[in-house]
Amino acid sequence: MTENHNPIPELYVSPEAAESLKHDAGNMPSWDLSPRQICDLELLMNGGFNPLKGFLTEADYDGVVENMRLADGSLWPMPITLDVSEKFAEGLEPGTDIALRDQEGVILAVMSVTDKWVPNKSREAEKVFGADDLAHPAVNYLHNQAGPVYLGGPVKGLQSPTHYDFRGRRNTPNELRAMFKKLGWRKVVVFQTRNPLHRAHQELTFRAAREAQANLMIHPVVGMTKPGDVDHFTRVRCYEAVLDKYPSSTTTLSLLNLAMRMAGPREAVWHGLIRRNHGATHFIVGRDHAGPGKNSAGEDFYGPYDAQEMFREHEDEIGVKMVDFKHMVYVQERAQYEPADEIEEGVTVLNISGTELRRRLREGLDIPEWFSFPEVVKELRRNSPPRAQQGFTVFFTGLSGSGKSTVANALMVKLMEMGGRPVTLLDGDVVRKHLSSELGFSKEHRDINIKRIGYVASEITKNGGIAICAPIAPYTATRRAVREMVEAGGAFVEIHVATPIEECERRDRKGLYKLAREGKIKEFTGISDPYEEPQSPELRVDTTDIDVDNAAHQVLLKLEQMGLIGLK
Ligand code: PPS
Repeated sequence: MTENHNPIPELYVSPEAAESLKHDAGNMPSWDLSPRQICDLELLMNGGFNPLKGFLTEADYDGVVENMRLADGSLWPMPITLDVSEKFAEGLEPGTDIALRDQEGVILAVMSVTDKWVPNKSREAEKVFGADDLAHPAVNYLHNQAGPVYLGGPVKGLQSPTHYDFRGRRNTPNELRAMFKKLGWRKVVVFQTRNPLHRAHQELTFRAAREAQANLMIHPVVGMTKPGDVDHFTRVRCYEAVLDKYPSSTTTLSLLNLAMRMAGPREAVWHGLIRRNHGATHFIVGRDHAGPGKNSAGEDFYGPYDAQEMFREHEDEIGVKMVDFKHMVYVQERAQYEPADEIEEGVTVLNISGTELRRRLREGLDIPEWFSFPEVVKELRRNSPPRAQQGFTVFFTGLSGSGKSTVANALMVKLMEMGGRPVTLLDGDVVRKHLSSELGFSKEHRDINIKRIGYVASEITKNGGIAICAPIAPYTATRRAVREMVEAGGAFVEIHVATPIEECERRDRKGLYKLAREGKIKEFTGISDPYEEPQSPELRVDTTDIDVDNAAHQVLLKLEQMGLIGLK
């Protein structure tokens, strides 16, 4: 591969043109970009997504979904689409210019809408992600977060989204190309990551660079990664610590504001194209690259080497040479990392899996120096104190009258008796009085209500408190959205209060079932409105035959088993 030093096209207009466009944009229909769209727009504008000139048109989208190609035939595996609400799309004619704003309302770009269409999301899921399965984070996003209408058209960039963190480590493709040229780095191996680096990664990246006789760039994703990943602030502090372990002047670190899709093979090809734009000549593709985890049947979405295969097939067109990941393991007798396939029988090979690492962090156990650098472990421990000191959310869900509130109250009191962490109860009725008094019981309103509860619970959890929620929360997708919000900052414990409807109706503590049967209350859960049962809650309790104390105690035992509290 030859060097990639020449500048690539950006979509920014000149400062004068930007000034006048900004003026005009005040009168244009205006779209507030989602966090993912902001990431996409940044890479569109700075050339990271070259050759794209804007959000995909319908013809480009069809080509990308069907065979990974834009309408002009060039390779592009990932739909970069501007999904919007029906309300915004209504009455928006092709030919209209729209202003694209960040979440504070700053105008970042103007897009000339050429296409507007309603995508077939199931087809997109099947073709791009390999299955229309909500266990895939991007498929879940597609169905439950992305708007129903897509807009396409060229983008004129006015300004880049602002970042206040790690500014010195954020570089555009052209900044990197210019830097490599200046440093005389003709060959650059790029390592993509969304995880902290440990010794094995340091070894393999350094080996990869040495074998390719190239320099190395650690290029972690700091935009959006898989829900539940270590936050990027912690990771960047870890990367900075590892940077000191490479011979000086061989290696650099730059942050990429990409929103990952976890699309395995297609994602690997996409990453390659993005890295070529950033001046890479070589790209490391590992086992299960950008893998999303297990599908709803408990199997991997992609084969472990599918990504390498697809990358290899398109290597020439991508314009970046693949360095396939050597699986490095620690050989105790020789006290060093070596590629697994070069090790003779009879030696002692040590390994700590990701799950085991998380357990040790959670429980405050030893993490040996052969596995990771002490500086990295220190950062990780700072970010993730033992579970018994972290915040968490207990989320009760169940029919009206199932016993949620009563058990939740008992649990609250027991936890307060134990002390140590502040406890907040977000009971269904109480929330509706204080936070959601204007809402009714349509699906839309119930979803807003639950997301509000989820937001408050996630803030409490992040800050080390205990949130106990007890709404009906009848929809699976909404409960999952809350889980994702909360898990960014601590554990989420879903308790299905599975008391059958017959028993709830027999109790009819508030007299509501009677009114619902008489049709005097509409959209009543379980009678005239749906309740989607949780498939795999952390715990299920049925209060038909057990008393409140017993039910609350079962929850406490579950919390103890998960390491969240210590029972004496
Ligand atoms: S939801 O679906 O999660 O937003 O519901 P939630 O906020 O938990 O509110 C449930 C309480 O509101 C009363 N109520 C109804 N419930 C269900 N359906 C209808 N149509 C309805 N109308 C009023 C009821 O008292 C619920 O309280 P709980 O504690 O569940 O009995």
